[in-house]
Amino acid sequence: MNFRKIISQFTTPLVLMSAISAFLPFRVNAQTAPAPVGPVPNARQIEWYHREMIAFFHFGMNTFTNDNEGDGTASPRLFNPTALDCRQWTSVLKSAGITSAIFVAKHADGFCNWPTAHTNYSVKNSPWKDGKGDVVREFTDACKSAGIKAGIYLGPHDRHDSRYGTDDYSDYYADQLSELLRNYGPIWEIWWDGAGADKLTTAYYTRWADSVRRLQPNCVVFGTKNSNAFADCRWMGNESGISGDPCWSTINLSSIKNEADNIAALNHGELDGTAYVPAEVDVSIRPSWFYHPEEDTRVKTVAELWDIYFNSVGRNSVLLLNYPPNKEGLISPVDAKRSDSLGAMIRGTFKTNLASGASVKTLHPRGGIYKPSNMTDRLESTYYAATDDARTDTITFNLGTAKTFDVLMIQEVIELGHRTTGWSVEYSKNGKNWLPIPEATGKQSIGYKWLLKFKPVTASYVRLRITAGKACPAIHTFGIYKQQM
Ligand code: OTN
Repeated sequence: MNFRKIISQFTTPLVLMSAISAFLPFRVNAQTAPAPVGPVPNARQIEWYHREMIAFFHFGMNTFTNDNEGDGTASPRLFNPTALDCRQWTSVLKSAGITSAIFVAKHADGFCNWPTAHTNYSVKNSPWKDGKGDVVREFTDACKSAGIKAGIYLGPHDRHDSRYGTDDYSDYYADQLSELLRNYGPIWEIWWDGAGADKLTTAYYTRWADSVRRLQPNCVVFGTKNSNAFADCRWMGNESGISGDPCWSTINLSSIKNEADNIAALNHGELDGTAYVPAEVDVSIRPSWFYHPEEDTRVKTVAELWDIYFNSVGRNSVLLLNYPPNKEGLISPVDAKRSDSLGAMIRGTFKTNLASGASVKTLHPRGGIYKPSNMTDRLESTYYAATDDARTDTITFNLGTAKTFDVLMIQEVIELGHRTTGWSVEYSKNGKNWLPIPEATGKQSIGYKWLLKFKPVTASYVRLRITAGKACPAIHTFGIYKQQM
């Protein structure tokens, strides 16, 4: 699934190839790379996009009080997982193909899952492991052994600490943040939930963001409301797993700041937005964020998870899928099984690109290294580009024989900004009479990845018609697949 791997944090092969081609004027047919258009991603955002799916773990006092939003008064004595095993969590992720995870170190009830030096409201006053336990340590250690990138949710809102909303709270939060960033790294993401966070000013976030940048330079910031200026990724506007169509990575920061009045902008992005802040889609595999035994029969079905995958990863967003560990401290068997099945469907479906090996013709080929066949070569470092003056194009794939498919994948070159703003896909048995795929008609955004599923069609030819753009098309991948259930 993750074949667009980057070779380093700071230079992607795409940038490297473009730079090399720009400095080879003597090469026959060498063409310069298309110029970027509009806001473009930073190195952290490019790495983050390639994660595609991230796991979320909500676990803490609420797990033991059967709550979601504890008021911060529950006794630490109630926290006592009987069989906590973070390696079980990471093995569930491995099987689903998830390479990154975010753990709730402190939710809004203020209870800390690590023995912080800065409050007594933590695991150190629980009976678990006689107060010697540290869930953040177990989580980050398990991630390290499994090769999973660890992230931290440190709830900005705090109902336990009476200093919440004051400058003293800012000191407290800053101390805890640096404790986590210094002692448990590498930390790949910090999650600044906007829920209940309205008392927190931009000045507080400025100080905290400075710690993040200093202590964990590669750490992605999920930013909301007053942390908008530091956001590498944004809230997508709902907790149901459904990004907008279109979903642009660009947005105006004012829309993130005033989220209540701009839910549609969060959901769809803003094509002419001045900042590049793509959407991260947080949704729970169960109705609630924390574990409740009564929800054991309400775990999302594989079909629901498959839809969520298409509506998030398949809509130019990253999926943040929550698995709430139970009172034992384990992911429940039904959640693990559904997650395994999702992973198997993703691997099975996207294993074979039925357009691979097709002969490809386009109306406005740029020439040089930007060959049409690059769209199906599965290589990270290559892409197709049209001539600078082109805003539209028709890209025709001759499949050689009739193929049956019901899934489509298109990827743009995100390093070059959102370029294509209108597209459709059609199919044909003979290359002359074309039929639309209704679900793939009149589409707008592409970005990192756009996926569609539809009733199976059988065709020997398929074509991507780019009907509008801000700059010449630069397409990384075109794929057609048959769903493997
Ligand atoms: O009641 N809420 O706080 C709430 C209900 C439904 C959906 C979201 C929210 S809060 C919302 O959560 C987001 C993450 O899911 C972001 O952190 C937003 O900034 C926050 O306002």
